[in-house]
Amino acid sequence: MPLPDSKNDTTENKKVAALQQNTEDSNGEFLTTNQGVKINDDQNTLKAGERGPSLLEDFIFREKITHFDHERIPERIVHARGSAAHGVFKLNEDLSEFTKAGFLTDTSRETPVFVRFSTVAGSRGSSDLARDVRGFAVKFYTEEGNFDLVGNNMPVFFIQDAIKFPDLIHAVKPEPHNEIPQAASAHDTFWGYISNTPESAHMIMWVMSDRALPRSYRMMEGFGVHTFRFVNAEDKSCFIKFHWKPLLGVHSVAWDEAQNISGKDPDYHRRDLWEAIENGDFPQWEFGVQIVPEEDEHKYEFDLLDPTKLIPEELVPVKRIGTLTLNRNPDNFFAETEQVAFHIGHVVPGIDFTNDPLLQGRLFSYTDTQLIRLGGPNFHEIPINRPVAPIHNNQRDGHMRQTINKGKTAHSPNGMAGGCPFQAGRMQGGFTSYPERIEASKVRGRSASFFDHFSQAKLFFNSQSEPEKEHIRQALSFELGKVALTSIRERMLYFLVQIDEGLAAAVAYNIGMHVPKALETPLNQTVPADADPEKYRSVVKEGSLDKSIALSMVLSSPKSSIQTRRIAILAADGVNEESINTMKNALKQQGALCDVIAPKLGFIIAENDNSIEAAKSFLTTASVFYDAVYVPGGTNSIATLEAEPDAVHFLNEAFKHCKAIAADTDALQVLKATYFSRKLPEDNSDDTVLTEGLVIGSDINKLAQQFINAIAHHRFWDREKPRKVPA
Ligand code: HDE
Repeated sequence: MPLPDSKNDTTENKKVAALQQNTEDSNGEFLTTNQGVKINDDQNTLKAGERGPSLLEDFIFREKITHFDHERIPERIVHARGSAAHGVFKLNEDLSEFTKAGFLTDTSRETPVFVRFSTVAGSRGSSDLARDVRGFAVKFYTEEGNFDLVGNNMPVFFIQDAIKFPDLIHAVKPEPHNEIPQAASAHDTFWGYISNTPESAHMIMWVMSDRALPRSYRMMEGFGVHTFRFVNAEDKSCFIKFHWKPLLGVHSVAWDEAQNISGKDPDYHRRDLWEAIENGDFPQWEFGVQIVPEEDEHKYEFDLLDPTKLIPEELVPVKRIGTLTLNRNPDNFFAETEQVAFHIGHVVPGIDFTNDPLLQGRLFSYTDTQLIRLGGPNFHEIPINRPVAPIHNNQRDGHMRQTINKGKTAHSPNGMAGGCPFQAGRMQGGFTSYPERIEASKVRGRSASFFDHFSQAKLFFNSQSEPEKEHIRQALSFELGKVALTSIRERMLYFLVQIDEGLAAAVAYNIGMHVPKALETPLNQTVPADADPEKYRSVVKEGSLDKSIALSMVLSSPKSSIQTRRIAILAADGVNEESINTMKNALKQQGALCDVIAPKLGFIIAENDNSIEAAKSFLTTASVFYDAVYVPGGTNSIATLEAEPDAVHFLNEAFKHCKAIAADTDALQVLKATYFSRKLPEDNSDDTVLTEGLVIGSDINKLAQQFINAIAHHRFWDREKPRKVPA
């Protein structure tokens, strides 16, 4: 990355320079103390005699151990487990009709960004593959100051009011008496809370869907969730929902696979993001906005201020306006990924808030939490948090202050400094809040327009493909099956009846219960003391849409690319090298990544006596790390694999997880050793057979093309029925 020079002083370079001011490189240097004193012996403490007691005088030991003792900072109370990357945002379409934000109006700009993905419930060391919402937080270092879009991979949230957030999080976190379970919602306190919180119905559908099990951070959508405002240069405002659309499509893994990955590689998503960027496969998203004119505020069946609702894309299409590219891994996890401090209140002129009560509460929480997490008020000076826009104000001192402010004045107004720094007028880029008119009585309450909790939950469920619906049924059966208290299960079934009777019946059957009658709609929230409960009943409205295709990953995600998909090639001594090479080349041309996997590491000897390197062995990897499997021919290789239980298990598991599988016709006997042999043709005919993503053939070029098409399809979920899979 070039350093700024007079000709090349871009915003990205300024950001890199800001970060590099604090970087350290030990290459060729002596070891020193933090005071810069060279150290002569860093392996032995100072003692009174070689076998004597250690001396308090040892300032080198004390400095080292004291620093170590203080190495940990409090982890984030939510979103503790995260991974991040640097990148750049490029605007393609000038939005000045709607906003005056510089990075959304000047198409010549490239705005540096830092993006942190996270899980929510687990602690810092937990698995990436927990069933959970994913954080999708983007810091734009714009020339007018930092803008943080602190969003999730789901467009709605569990609750409507920020005052409920601590209860929700206490309920989902490990239970307080024994700190079990880690990073999992399948326990009594979570479902006890949810069963009493009907406003969470819509979000529960998302969390029980495959959206909670992303294949990769690079294959997730992102959402700002709340409705925000844009404000243009004429001070005209409109409502906005923010979206990120991944160019690789939106894909998930199977639940069984997720649990398997959690044990075998809890860093799966972290590693995937890191490796993709190291390989130059830079992840990209299109940035989109749904724009609602101010005068349409009350046009919809739902309230735009309600964060448990989305605006269906069929009603307001997503306008795609720019591209985000992640192109650089952090140099140091702690300094950057851990210390980055996002805040929904970091906005720039042209972007403003609405009165969404969840958004309003978040405006308080983020700075407050950084104060304890990062230890004081100067966290904006940590390199990763520094804006590229200059900072001038009268804030001073505090823990770990870095800036050496010059001069005598730290107050405003002042005469001594000629009045500097000056307030910036609106025309000089000063931030002015949108002058929304408010006339109201002070109340603790919620608008009646927030009380329809089930119609969008229904819309979500009805919009899924059949396999996706089945995954939701299974997820709910798993989660509620882990709940010990039957009263909670019962309440949840009653809750599910409001969404879909078939769904409730299937879950009830799986957990050995009866579906309670939906006699009345549930209460909206814990009813305040002295209130009439009838006023707090949910309203079940029927929406104008039966389905929204955009809500289904299977139905809406593009299936044309196999870029960065991981393909396993199973081989042993005697393999046909030509088949491997032709297949590999065809896959690589499409951007896929191939690994040869053999019974042991090192080299295998092909049929033609050439050596082929085995990247992994059956011991060091597993099918869950691959999107598809290929078995090339070669008499000896086939005989070895057929007799190798790990190879057969690899194929069984890949089939169970609905992945594309290809084999040369003469490798058919390996497939015949699997449980899915009944899907194979009787004879070893030469024709390529394509059934449920299973491709077999002797014309390797034709086979490669069929395989590529199958991989692009991602998963063949229909294979799951009938569900009799021994792997
Ligand atoms: Fe957060 N959230 N949140 N949140 N949130 C935090 O801030 C909070 C909510 C989100 O990678 C905390 O620095 C409240 C919705 C992300 O560093 C904390 C409420 C959405 C991240 C906090 C919400 C989010 C956080 C914890 C309800 C999606 C990780 C550590 C009113 C739109 C950012 C921290 C990162 C982190 C509070 C609800 C997204 C405690 C009070 C809704 C992506 O301040």
